[in-house]
Amino acid sequence: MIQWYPGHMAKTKKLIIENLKLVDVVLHIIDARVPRSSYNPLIEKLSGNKPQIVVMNKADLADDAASEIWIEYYRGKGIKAVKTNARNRKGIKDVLKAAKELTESKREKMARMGYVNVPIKFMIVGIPNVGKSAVINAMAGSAKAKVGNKPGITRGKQWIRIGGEFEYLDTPGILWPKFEDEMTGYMLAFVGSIKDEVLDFEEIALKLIGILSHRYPQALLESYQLNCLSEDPYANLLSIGEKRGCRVKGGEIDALKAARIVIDDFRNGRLGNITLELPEGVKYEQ
Ligand SMILES: Nc1nc2c(ncn2[C@@H]2O[C@H](COP(=O)(O)OP(=O)(O)OP(=O)(O)O)[C@@H](O)[C@H]2O)c(=O)[nH]1
Ligand SMILES: [Mg+2]
Repeated sequence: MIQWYPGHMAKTKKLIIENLKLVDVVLHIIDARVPRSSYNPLIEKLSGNKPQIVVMNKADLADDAASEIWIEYYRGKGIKAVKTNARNRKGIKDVLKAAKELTESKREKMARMGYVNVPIKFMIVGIPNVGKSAVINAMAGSAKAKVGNKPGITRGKQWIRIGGEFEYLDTPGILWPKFEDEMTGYMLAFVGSIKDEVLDFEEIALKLIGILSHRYPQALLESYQLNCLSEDPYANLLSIGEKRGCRVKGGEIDALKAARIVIDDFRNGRLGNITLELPEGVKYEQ
């Protein structure tokens, strides 16, 4: 079972609480491939009554039908959710539009008091590696926030002010101290929100293969040109290793190398558009 207690978590929590009063809208960035597991309930709690937008980022890697189901799910809860691709800025306009709507009455009130053209201030929060800094850069139209393909890139808070209608507060990723269930840990490992150093890649890949062979069997069959899938994830991992020529000295299949390939392929979208979680009660169509 994966458990990770990042040292900076308490610090980030404090940072969020202290800066909440300075911002107008909280952007809760989640990973569209794992909308349940990447939604940190602590953030919702910390954000209190501040207007919130759920930004389903990396939507380019997710299953679009599933993203729409999640947007509907949030709508039902009275929460605005928007899907984005921070890399090509798709969906970013919708976030800005939603933010303007959510802050309209406040801005009208300010205008009546003589405060006009006051920027809308965003606080960008979320678990590690979901693309918080990338979303800021996409919104701001310039690469002001540091981005990287592993968790823990943003260390402290950083205000991004480039003039104009909006200002952004970037924050480090925040995980919760104890995952609700074992699966949450796995899901976050699949998408790279947990430091690779603490992961057992073979275990993670076997879990992912197990899930994919039921929900997206074609993704595995086609990506690795397999004839069929076994009920045993380890047998599938070995088949993948064989196809990819992963061998240790002596000719045996290198399961660890194959495991890294599978995880890497999933993370980079090479297995296709995949969403691993649907709202409770909604079933995957086969
Ligand atoms: N495919 C795809 N990749 C993205 C998207 N947004 C961000 N990325 C990539 O995801 C990785 C993480 O992005 P960051 O912006 O550093 O993520 P972060 O949430 O700020 O991460 P921390 O600061 O470490 O918590 C980078 O490699 C980005 O290029 C997206 O919409 N689609
Ligand atoms: Mg960051």
